[in-house]
Amino acid sequence: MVKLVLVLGDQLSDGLSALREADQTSDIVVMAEVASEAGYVRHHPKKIAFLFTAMRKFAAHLQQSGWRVAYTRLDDPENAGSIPAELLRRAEEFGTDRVLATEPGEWRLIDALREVPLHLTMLEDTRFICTHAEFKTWAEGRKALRMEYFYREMRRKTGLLMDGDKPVGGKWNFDHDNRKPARADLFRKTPPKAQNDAVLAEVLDLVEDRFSDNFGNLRPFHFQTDRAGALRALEHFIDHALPEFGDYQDAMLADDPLLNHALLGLYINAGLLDALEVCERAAKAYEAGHAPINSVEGFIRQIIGWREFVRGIYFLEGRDYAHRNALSHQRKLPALYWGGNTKMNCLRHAVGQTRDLAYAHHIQRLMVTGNFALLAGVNPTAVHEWYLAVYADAYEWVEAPNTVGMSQFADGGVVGSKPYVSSGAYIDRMSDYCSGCAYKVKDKTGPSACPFNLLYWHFLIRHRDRFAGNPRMAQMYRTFDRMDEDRRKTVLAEADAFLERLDSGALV
Ligand code: FAD
Ligand code: DLZ
Ligand code: SF4
Repeated sequence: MVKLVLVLGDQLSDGLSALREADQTSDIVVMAEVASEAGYVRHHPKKIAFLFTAMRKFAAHLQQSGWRVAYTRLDDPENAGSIPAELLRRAEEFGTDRVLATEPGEWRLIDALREVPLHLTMLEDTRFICTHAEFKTWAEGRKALRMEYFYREMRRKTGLLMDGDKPVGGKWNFDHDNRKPARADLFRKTPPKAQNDAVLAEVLDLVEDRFSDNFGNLRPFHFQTDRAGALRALEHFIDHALPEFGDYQDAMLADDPLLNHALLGLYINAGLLDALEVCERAAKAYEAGHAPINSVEGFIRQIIGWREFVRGIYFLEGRDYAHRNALSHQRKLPALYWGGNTKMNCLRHAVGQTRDLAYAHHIQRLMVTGNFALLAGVNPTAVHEWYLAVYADAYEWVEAPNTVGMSQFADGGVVGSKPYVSSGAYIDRMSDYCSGCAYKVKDKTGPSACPFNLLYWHFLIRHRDRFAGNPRMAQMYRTFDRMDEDRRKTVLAEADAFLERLDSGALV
């Protein structure tokens, strides 16, 4: 019997397990732009345009390679509105009840597919290096799951940067050499910009028409939208940004949204690039003497370490993970996250850049927008939905552990051993934001005090019971306790007043 082969918007890979398992001579690929996927959060218009264009081009590529493809556009009159409904419609059209699918990256969709009254075979997503079973075995019996140890297993498994059973360069991790602040560099080359073509132009008009109320600027649109373009972006990164990737990994500059970051996450996550091929290309650059070990190791660690680790956590922890709230934070997400005015220069830049590009790099996500939400006690589900919506690389399997776990500590310490919180001093050290800010980063109290300075202590004191015993945080509690009593009271009272102003919608 003919089978339907489901290919989702983030499964645009020739090597997808469902395509490999299918019979090209008889089976029919089903792809669909549907309201339910475009609407489970209000995705950034650039993210929708990127995916729909890449989906249309991938469908054309499959057809050229000999596949029969049943493709539904968002504005097709028969569009059934969701992936399960589209499968049912196509099953009736082609007289079959067999479906081959590769496991989606979200519990919501996995469960929805399992409920479709058709014979569904759901295959493992083999585009990842670590299987669910391997991760479970690795995690079993460990008191705490730490990325560093998992990463070493992935190095051994892939053989990347290995010299027999020893790490190349004698160390597994070269982070000690990284984390330098960056100086503005007018000569840093930006990634190649996509040419507008007929497919992209049509999708841009559709997205403009249907999603213009969503947060984010659609135009100008520069992302690549097919594999050839994504490969060009990879080569650009290897040539121009990888050599200093390690050095400037944690740096932030107001006028340089990308620095030495790859801007490859959206292509890898959608399937246009394979994670292992990207790492092998970086390792080759090291072997050719083009990039130093601290950069190449740091880059590879992000992919075979962090990326695989967070996916393992998402599937190991189960369906409720994205909605955990270990610190019982309940504050509403402040309007400034949706572009509302703010005097905090770091947040204005990180959010403004997110609105323009559907992109912010890791330290902006973690230490600016994430740090502020955590210090202010924003409800982590609201924070999670924001990150899932606004970034072009966001899918729940990778976004939720990064947001709920790493950034908001809402999983109670599954992903990280301590919360990522900092006062303004960290942002000042790693960026040029503070010099252009209405607040003064050196002021700890008073009308110009940097809000991060006030909220930092407020957070620590709010959660003293939970964190005072953490050896990595004890020093901060000692510092607070050494302050004179008046100063302690002033800091906490000013933080309370700031939070009241934030809640009332006043300009902060
Ligand atoms: P680079 O900084 O150049 O890193 C290279 C690659 O390493 C990335 O493309 C990505 O594939 C991988 N990588 C790096 N860090 C991580 C990480 N922590 N987890 C998984 N992969 C990583 N990443 C996503 O892919 N999707 C998300 O929805 C997402 N949400 C995040 C939310 C928060 C609160 C935080 C703190 C981080 C989030 N990240 C997410 C991780 C990271 O910020 C992005 O992968 C990275 O910024 C993508 O940009 P880049 O391609 O320029 O990456
Ligand atoms: C993110 C997204 C969007 C915006 N639209 C579609 C779509 O119309 N059709 C589709 O197949 N996939 C889409 N996606 C990606 C899915 O949301 C993604 O496959 C799941 O979240 C699982 O990762
Ligand atoms: Fe951000 Fe504070 Fe620096 Fe202003 S002073 S940019 S609020 S860290």
